[in-house]
Amino acid sequence: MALPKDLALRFPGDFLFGVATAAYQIEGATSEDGRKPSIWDAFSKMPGRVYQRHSGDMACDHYHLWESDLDLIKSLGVDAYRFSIAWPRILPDGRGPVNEKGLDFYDRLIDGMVARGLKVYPTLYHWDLPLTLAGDGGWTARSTAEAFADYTEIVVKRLGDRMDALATINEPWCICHLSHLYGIHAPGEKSIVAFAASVHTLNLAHGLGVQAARAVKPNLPMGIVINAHSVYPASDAPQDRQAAERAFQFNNGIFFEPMFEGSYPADVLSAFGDHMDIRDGDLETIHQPLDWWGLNYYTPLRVKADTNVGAAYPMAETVPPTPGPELTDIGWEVYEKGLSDLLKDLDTRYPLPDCYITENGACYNDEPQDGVVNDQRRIDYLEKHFGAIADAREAGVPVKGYFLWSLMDNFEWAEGYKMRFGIVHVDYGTQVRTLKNSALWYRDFLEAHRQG
Ligand code: PNW
Repeated sequence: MALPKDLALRFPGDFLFGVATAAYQIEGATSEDGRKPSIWDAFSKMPGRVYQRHSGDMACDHYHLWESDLDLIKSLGVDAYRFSIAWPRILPDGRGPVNEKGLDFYDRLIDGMVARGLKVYPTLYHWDLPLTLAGDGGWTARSTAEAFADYTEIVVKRLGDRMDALATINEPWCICHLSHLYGIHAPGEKSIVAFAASVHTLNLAHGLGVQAARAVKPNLPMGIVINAHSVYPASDAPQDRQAAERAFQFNNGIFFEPMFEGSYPADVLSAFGDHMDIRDGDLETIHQPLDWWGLNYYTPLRVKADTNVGAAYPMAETVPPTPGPELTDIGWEVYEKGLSDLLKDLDTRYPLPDCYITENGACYNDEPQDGVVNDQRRIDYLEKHFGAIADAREAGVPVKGYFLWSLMDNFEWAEGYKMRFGIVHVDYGTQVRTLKNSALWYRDFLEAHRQG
């Protein structure tokens, strides 16, 4: 394995390194200072949705521990922190009266970052949709895209002066596919109609959000975070290769093409167009020039020709990863080449701006023993993926930064607190944070990178 020094030297001096989190996963304090419930507050309290009915009520109590958490981030030696802003803190009903106390929290947090010399990389929407908006149709309703634009304007007016870059939405794929088609994330819909509607609403919300932010602050670098899938056919058979291309379009093209080229893939339109409320001018709105885009990458997608293909379910059949040492504790295959292949593939397919890896990391549930968390498997994962990013860069893909998911163990959505992605261990009983060996490795890597 490469020494941190050799690996660090493959990244230029101005390459940005950071850590990432999201509001609902770490903040807790879900009914404090005027915040009202989001769809995840409601979903996590329903039986059978989240592991052992865990919720974000307490999470990492970051709402109260934010100052020491910022010190912790600073101590790692990173340049930047990616976090998300909770819509239900700012607009408890999604629209209407602004809750100043919600804005005050992020005002303090951002000032704390600036004071510590940390660059500020917020995301406006990381899945905590105000519950009131869900009552009006949530992401299946066009009005939610309009509400998102108003929310964006309010946030940028108050906080935009200290942001280094702003992302509109985190992972439209998860919001559309996991929340509206497969039903495993809030609000738990399982419907082609809801799915198709949500795709267009999400794309539109992104475009309207970019316009709203730029109307307030024209030079704020605007982007979006997409968990694009690195798709491979299960075999070389033509029907599997066809299925892989189809899966590429239904999982990636469905967002990339409207955002970066101003159109929907033809297959997507013929499968779902009837359920998408596409109006004149929408594609121009979605197709805003962006300053950057973010890629979240964890694992590849392997597909074979779907034997029950039908217009009703044109997503291709996935091949489950084979158990073995190359699976993380959440069951996701470790395949770093998926990251370099994907970066190169997307770069040739679409006219993309600079890229930041906005999430990458691994779930390993190692616990402290005598104060030490020996998560060597996470260090191996990170080394492999850093190498893959360097490979893509050396092949000419403009990757400018990397945010590790995650700063600390947190509420892992449907998996509750069972699955741990942090480089810092959290004891949820005491809220004690313990740096895992991977955090120490990252610190050493960053030190080597700084010395150049
Ligand atoms: C991302 N999948 O979610 C999110 O942005 C994070 O909030 C999350 O904690 C992290 O990745 C780890 O899961 C995903 O099932 C959740 O393919 C599920 C999937 C992908 C991404």
